[in-house]
Amino acid sequence: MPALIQATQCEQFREQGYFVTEPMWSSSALDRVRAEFERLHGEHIRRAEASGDAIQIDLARTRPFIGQAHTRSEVLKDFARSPIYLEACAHFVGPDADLYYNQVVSKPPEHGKHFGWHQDSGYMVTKPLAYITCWTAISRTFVENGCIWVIPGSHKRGLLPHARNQVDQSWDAQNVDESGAIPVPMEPGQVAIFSSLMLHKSGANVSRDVRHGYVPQYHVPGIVEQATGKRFGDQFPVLRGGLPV
Ligand SMILES: O=C(O)CCC(=O)C(=O)O
Repeated sequence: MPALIQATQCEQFREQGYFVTEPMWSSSALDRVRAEFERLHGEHIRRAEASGDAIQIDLARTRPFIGQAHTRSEVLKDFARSPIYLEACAHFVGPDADLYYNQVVSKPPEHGKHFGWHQDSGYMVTKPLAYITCWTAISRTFVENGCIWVIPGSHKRGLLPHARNQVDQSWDAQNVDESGAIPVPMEPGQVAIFSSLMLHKSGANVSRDVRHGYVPQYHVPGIVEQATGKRFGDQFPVLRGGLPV
């Protein structure tokens, strides 16, 4: 099979911390994933309403991020093992890789909330530290519907301190120098592959279009939380000895 990731993209990953692939799936495969997102979003809203927690209900309506999607959907469990993700693992994680975490990240039209600057490694400091995030456009994403933004090269700044943003319920990097920040608009099926040390954010959705993303992250097997030494993450094997599991 021809390589999906080129040498120039590996170089961009090393130097700038990210690159964006060509569209990787057929429109029928993406339709299937979108239909699954709608089903999961309905469940997510019902769970939030049943909890009676006002913050969870607001987030379910304005920034529905649904974690550990592979445990809720056979479609996404399969999707998380797509060839582009496994090839990214082989390049940037190693011959053995696990799904670390995966989320459905949607922003409803007109009132999808923004999400502040952060490094994914800032949420939970793991040992080893760095892993990869594969931010996948399931719908078209653009500035007005809340596409992601990155600061190229920021993965070389090391891990920045992060603090809870009580207004947005996010975990934001502190004292971010935003110079050089760029939006990363994508067509459906494109993937932004970046280091967990890369500073990124996403804007509000002020458009009439929903923004759908799927975000699997991959790490080496057996990773632990740095502070406690306890195993952490989904630890769901996807690659062993360079071969799909
Ligand atoms: O998709 C988004 O809006 C941002 C998601 C994100 O960066 C994250 O969950 O770490």
